[in-house]
Amino acid sequence: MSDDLIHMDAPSGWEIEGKNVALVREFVFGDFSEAWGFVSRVALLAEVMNHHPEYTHSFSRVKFRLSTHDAGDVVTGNDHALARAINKLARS
Ligand code: H2B
Repeated sequence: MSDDLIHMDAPSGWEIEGKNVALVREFVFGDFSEAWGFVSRVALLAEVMNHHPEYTHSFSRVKFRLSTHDAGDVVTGNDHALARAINKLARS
């Protein structure tokens, strides 16, 4: 994991907010509990990676926002790594 500021294309499905301030992506699930289950799995992943997403959850929709607070709220390698790991979880 790296908290170096990086300027590279966002992982697939993610968008870059502002000037490299955050990576954002919304996932839509079948219902509330499916969405909640996914958020729980991302939470476990975030603990293992020691990098934690912000998120909003509205019924079947979950929006993640990834930014590195320790680097002054900018996108770093840690955010790209977490975004790719969340994508992998979503495919599994
Ligand atoms: N998550 C995010 N998104 N940004 C951080 O800067 C960060 C984190 N820092 N998780 C980690 C934890 C830091 O607080 C601990 C002490 O390593």
